[in-house]
Parts: sequence; structure tokens; C-alpha cells
Amino acid sequence: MRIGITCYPTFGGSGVLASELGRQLSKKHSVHFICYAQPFRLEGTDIPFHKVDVLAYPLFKFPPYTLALASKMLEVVQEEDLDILHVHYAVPHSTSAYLAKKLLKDSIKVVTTLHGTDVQLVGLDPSYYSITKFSIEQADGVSAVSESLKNSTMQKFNIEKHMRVIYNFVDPNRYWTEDHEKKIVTHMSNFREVKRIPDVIDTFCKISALIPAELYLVGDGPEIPLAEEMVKKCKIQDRTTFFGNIRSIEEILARTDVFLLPSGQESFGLAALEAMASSAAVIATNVGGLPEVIDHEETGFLCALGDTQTMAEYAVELLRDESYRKEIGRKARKKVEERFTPGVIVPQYEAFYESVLTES
Ligand code: GMT
Repeated sequence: MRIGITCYPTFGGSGVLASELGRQLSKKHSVHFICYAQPFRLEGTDIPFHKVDVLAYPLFKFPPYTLALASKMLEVVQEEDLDILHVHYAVPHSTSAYLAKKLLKDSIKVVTTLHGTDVQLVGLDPSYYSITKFSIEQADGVSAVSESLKNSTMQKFNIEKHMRVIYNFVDPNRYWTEDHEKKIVTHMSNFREVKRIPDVIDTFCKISALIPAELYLVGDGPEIPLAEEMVKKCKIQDRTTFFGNIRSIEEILARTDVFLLPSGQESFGLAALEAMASSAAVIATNVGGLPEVIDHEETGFLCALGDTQTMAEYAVELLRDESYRKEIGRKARKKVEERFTPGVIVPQYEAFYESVLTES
């Protein structure tokens, strides 16, 4: 098959998933990325990347990225003779793909993968709602990264269209675990409000009152200043490291004992899956798709939203009892190897493309 993939090339989970999918698909198919920058997980590969240039003109306060992307899709589909456009994120990528398809007189198939923020947060805003609903309905195939996301999208957008659930995956070979002296608690995200950074700091404050642990904060985003302020207030500066956006997250995860993900909403939780692949014990909130990834007290822990006391209690128990922590980590890694590998998930995308291509 000849597949065009569009995603946000930044450090978010949807871009990581799209890039990893592209890498796997490129072993058998011709894959072309159409994005405004090369996704960082494609660096060092020879997968073709077609840059979307968005003209900045003094008249435009907001340069029309959606139109520039649609034009680039049209060009790449024609030049590379693509069969299918697979867009990650409904807003605005599914709308650009719809425009490209119409410009191509319906001679291309469009598949949209919903990741969460696109439909749960941005797409629900009145300024995007109708066009997002329309673009999802017009796609030839739609997938969601969890049952939870599928159900809430169908309900909130009043959509009856069939959607497949295809879970996120990681390549377990990328992740390992390392023996280490320190007790390390990690949080990794794009530090947006939905990640509930105050709950991360509050949980760690409670942990560090009882255990000499260290907090690793990986990623960047608007809540970083708040995190810095809270770290000072809790007097845990000497136990906290801010790493910013880094490419070698695997090295940090390899030394992580406990991974905190207290999000307000999480359609899947790719970061949790990466931590599980590194045999870390994940403590997360019982929201969105996280219960589809983590089995409570088996492969991790699920707590009520905002319950930092319980999160801290689980963490302290795990950090005090190394063999219990290792047992949870071992089961987590096993679940990843059984359910969320390229070997399990990529054929589901291939079958999805085949079904869309064979429909009239
Ligand atoms: O929230 C993020 O970390 C980024 C965001 C994205 O779109 O890049 O992640 C969403 O997609 C990921 C990949 O499918 C999911 O694992 C995340 O759960 C989802 N984020 C939310 O639902 C908040």
C-alpha cells in the first residue's frame, strides 16, 4: 500500500504513535509523512517527509494551516500515487484530508485516528464542534485509541458511524530497566492543565515526607512555572529535577520506580504504557482509557481523580517493598508484550486500511 500520514510533529503522544506506526509500516509499505516539521521520532530514518509550508502574510493574523496542509496533501497524493491518507487528530487534520479528497474527486481514501484532546477538549469547543463532527463523519474510516474515547466521541458528537478501537503500542525493545540506588518517581507529559501537575507535586510531597525519593519531571508546557513554584513551596528543590523535553526518555524510564499520571482526562495514556514497558509501577487516575491499559493492583494502580493521599500511599508501599514493586513492574511489562506491541497492533491498522480500500 502507499500511505500518507499526517500528525502533529511535536512531543505529544499522537505524534509519537503516528511516527512509530509509520516506522513499522515502512517495512512493508511505501509511507510518506506530510507535516509542518519532521516528527522527532523519524529522525535518522529515510522515511520520506513532505513539509507543509504555511505562508505568513501581514494580512493574516492566523496563517491558514488547514488550507496549506490540504494543498500539500493534494500534491503528495498525486506525485506519490498514494492510496490512503491516514490523519492523526481530528482537528484540523481530518478537515484538511476531506478538502484534499474533494480536490481529488474522491479518488483517495481517508482514515482518521482520534487521540483524545482533539475531540474531548478542542473539538467540543463551539468554534470547532460542527466542522469536527462533519469531518469525522466524512472520513472513510475512523479509529479511536480506546473504547472509552470511542464511546464518548459517539455520544458527545452524536455520531453513529462505526469506529474501530485500535490501541496505542510501543516497541518493547526500546525499553529496559536498570538497577539503581535512588528511589525515583517520574512524571512525563506536556505539562498542560489536563495533566494536573499540582497533583503530581502534592503526591510527591507526601511521599518525600516519608521516603528519601527523587522526583524526575520530564517534558515542557504551560504548567512548568506552577510546578516550579510548588516545588519551592514544598521545599523539595534538592530532590526534584526538571529535564524539559528530551529525546532519551527511555534512559529515565529505565531508572524509574514509580510513574505518576494523575490526569484529569487521558484517552489512552501512552506515557503510562512506555513506563510499563520499562517495568515501572504506574499510579494513575481512574479516568478515560487508563482502566483499559492498567489493571488495578496487578499491572499498576488506579486512583480517584485528585486523591493524592491514596496515590502517595501506594507509592510509599511500592518504594518500601522492592520485591512488590518489581512484581508489579514485571506484570506490567508482560501485559505490554502480550497486548500492546507492533506485532499485535500494526496488523490491525493494515486490516483497517484494506477494508477501507475495498469498500466502494
Ligand atoms: O495529552 C497528551 O499527552 C498529548 C496527546 C496528543 O494528542 O498528542 O495525547 C493524546 O493522545 C495519546 C496518543 O494516542 C494518548 O495516549 C493520550 O492519552 C492522549 N491525551 C489525552 O487524552 C489527554
